[in-house]
Amino acid sequence: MEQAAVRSLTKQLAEDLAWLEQHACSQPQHAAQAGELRYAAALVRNVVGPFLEGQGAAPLHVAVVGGAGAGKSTVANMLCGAGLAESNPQAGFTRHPVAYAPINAAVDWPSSLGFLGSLQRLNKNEPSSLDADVYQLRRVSPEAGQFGVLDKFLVWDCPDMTTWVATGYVPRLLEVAALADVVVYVASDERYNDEVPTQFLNLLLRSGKMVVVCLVKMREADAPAFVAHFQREVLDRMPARAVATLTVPQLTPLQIVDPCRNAPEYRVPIVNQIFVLGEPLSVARQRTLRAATGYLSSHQQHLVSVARDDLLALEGWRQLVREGQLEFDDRYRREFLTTERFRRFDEALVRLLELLELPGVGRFASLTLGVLRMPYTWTKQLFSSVLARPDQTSMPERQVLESALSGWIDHFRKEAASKAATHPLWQYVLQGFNAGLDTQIKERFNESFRGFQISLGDEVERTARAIYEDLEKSPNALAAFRGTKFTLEVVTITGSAAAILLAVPTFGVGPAIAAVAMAPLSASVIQMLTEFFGKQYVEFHREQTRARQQALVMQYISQPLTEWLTRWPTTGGSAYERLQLVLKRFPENLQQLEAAVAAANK
Ligand SMILES: Nc1nc2c(ncn2[C@@H]2O[C@H](COP(=O)(O)OP(=O)(O)OP(=O)(O)O)[C@@H](O)[C@H]2O)c(=O)[nH]1
Ligand SMILES: [Mg+2]
Repeated sequence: MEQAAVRSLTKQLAEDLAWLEQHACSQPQHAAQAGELRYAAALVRNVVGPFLEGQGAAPLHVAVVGGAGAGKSTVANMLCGAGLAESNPQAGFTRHPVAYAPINAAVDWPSSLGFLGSLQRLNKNEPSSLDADVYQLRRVSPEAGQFGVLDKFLVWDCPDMTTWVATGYVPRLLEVAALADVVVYVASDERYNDEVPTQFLNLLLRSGKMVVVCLVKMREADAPAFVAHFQREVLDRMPARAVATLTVPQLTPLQIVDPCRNAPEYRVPIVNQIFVLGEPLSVARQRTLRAATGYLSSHQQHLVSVARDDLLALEGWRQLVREGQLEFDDRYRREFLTTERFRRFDEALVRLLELLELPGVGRFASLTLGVLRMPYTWTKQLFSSVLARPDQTSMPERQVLESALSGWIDHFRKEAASKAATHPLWQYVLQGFNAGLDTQIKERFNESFRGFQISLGDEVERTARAIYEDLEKSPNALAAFRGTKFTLEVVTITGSAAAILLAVPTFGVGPAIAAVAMAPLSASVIQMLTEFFGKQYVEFHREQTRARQQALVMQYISQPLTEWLTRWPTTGGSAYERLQLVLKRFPENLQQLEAAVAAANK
């Protein structure tokens, strides 16, 4: 991978992790997670980035960490071989990381982007109690005694770990802990299992750091028991093993001042252990690198889990939008479509029936039949005027849609208000409404309604017209229908006439009258059947038009609105937009990072 690509990849990963960290900070329950995200970003910036940019393995880094006042600075002094780091009775004295290196050694400092994050290097010695986002490099002169591990390692005396709240000096410690090839975890007899330092130890081990535990300040005789106790109470509950557990019993002031001369029995085992972990140099660094990438990949779900609640809330929002759409569509169907008669279809039926009457000469026959059907026609008119229910007047379409939309919006408001305490997303939605989200929704509705109207246009008119126009346009079918109807009617008329002629001479007037009555009856039955099938046909098209119109409302109005509303929280530069972007590209970028590391190792 090219250097520019490497830089932009590590930069983006670190930025996304930093964004997630900020996001976690805004939720008090995610404080520890915020610290872990900072640590993960620091692994990218301080370990993986420098490696991909060709930084050599030297120097290795050993970080001395632990709870406040545990004895970190004292142990750092032991590693350096002299009383260099200010140890102080005041707990929380060390406030920024201080690195120690031999006086004349050239320190090959990584120049990669984002190395040590926001920590600025001090260009002159300052007390380690200086509380600022800085680090300093102190030189150890030969007069200070033996160099200890300094030949290979930079020794980092770090601030304490007493809280995960990612303000103040904790991020400074996390920066150096991530950088470290070896971590010395100091725990004192007095406070060996405080919650936050123990959680921090867990993170270090989980992320594959080489951790040497250094138990301090116990009575010499109690050392084995303390080690066993610490093992049982703390280390056995960890996700991975520490490299070793060493002890430094309570030191005398003389031993503290000059551990090289006065406490070699405690100092040498620690120094040796660290030396071993630095052998050979390149293997030690590769181990750090592998641990970092391994941790990032295996913990990616865990790292983004600060966004789990947000994703759930976003899904809740989407669900609410979908429910709203269903109700909107349903109201349109209930309040408009089912009551809407589509009068044009009644006219179309009349036209259809007219069309089935014969034109030209056939008119005569049709008129005759019309006369014969009169009793039926009158009876039907009478019944329909008696039985007819007053027309249900349906609300105008737009009015129905607008009130359904208002219902939809009201539902949003109500739900958002009731859920406001459960997740900030709902507050964001409420704020959106205060800032005119409902107006935006209505504007979108108005636009889509116009589109709906244009597309609907004369669709109803056309479908209704098509009912008889289709028949008009296919003369063969029309002729066949007319022919059938006409034939049946002619058969009826002639049949009746024949019946009259035959009945009078044979049976007298009575049956003849019956035969006369038969003619209008049969003509009426044929007419009834024609009307019945015509109606069925028209009704079928009316139903289809309803379904089509419902589909158009969905296509032009409710569906686009649903899509827009679904996306709304994750657009316009909102935090949720960034969240989605981060969640999408984080796994992809991690994969690329692993591939780049694998390629660089070939
Ligand atoms: N007597 C005695 N005092 C010790 C020993 N180890 C540390 N101390 C004292 O305990 C106090 C705290 O030690 P530090 O080494 O400054 O502890 P620290 O972990 O660096 O503390 P902070 O940087 O303030 O978090 C100092 O006054 C040390 O002199 C020890 O073994 N024996
Ligand atoms: Mg200190």
